[in-house]
Amino acid sequence: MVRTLVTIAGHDPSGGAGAVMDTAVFRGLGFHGAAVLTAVTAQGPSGVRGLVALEPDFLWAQYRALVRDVRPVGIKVGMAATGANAAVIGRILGRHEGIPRVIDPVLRSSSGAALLEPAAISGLLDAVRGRASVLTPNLAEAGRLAGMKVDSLETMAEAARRLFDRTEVPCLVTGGHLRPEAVSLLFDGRRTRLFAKKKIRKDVHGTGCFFSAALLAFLAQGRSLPRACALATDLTAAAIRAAVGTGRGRAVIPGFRRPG
Ligand code: PXL
Repeated sequence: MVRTLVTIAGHDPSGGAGAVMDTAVFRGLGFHGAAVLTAVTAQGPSGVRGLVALEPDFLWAQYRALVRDVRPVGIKVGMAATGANAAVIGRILGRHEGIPRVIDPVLRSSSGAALLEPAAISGLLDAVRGRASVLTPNLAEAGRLAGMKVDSLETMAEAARRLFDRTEVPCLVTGGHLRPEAVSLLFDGRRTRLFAKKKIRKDVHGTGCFFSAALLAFLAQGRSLPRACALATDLTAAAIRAAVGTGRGRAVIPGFRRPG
């Protein structure tokens, strides 16, 4: 039997981010990929043009229908879209203690569209409190969630500490956009660790989705959180290097071979 990882995420029809990307990563890393949708966006690689959130009852119905038959070995949360969906997500996470659960707190698309209702930010933090393995905000998301400007290693450390205090969940602030070096920072409630990689100057869609999906797969393989963060950081760097255009707009991450 193949083991299943589930993403709870939005649909990006361009395939560069969201549920399509997450399930491709799960499959590439040796799992089956399942997806419970929170919302459907209208977008191509150059940006988001529309969004319809699914009803929270239907989010729950998708989840219930899946877990009647399948026992997931890991869950990733991406775009929640609404506060009502965030509350359902909290309920789902609470039913899966003991498996890795990665929360990518998606707030905006890189083209600037709101992917979570602004009023729902605090509800999302409440929903994941004590119910996840790691949060993976980027610099902008860490700043919004922690209520501060995040643009340096010091401010990343402070934001990660604040988010840990608020959620009791380890926090990895991804630093792909940090200058001059791309460094991510993990605070697990005790220790702070850094994950550095060479800065790659390339505008690629879906790197946050790719990273958090890979992180979940490595955790579900039984790796420690720091080891999984290191592996996911390296794999994401390789994926960004390999990114290609599909038409107009930003590059996307193509299929990849399972490392090792
Ligand atoms: O990369 C963030 C993201 C996540 N999920 C969906 C998206 C995007 C960005 O556009 O569309 C569905």
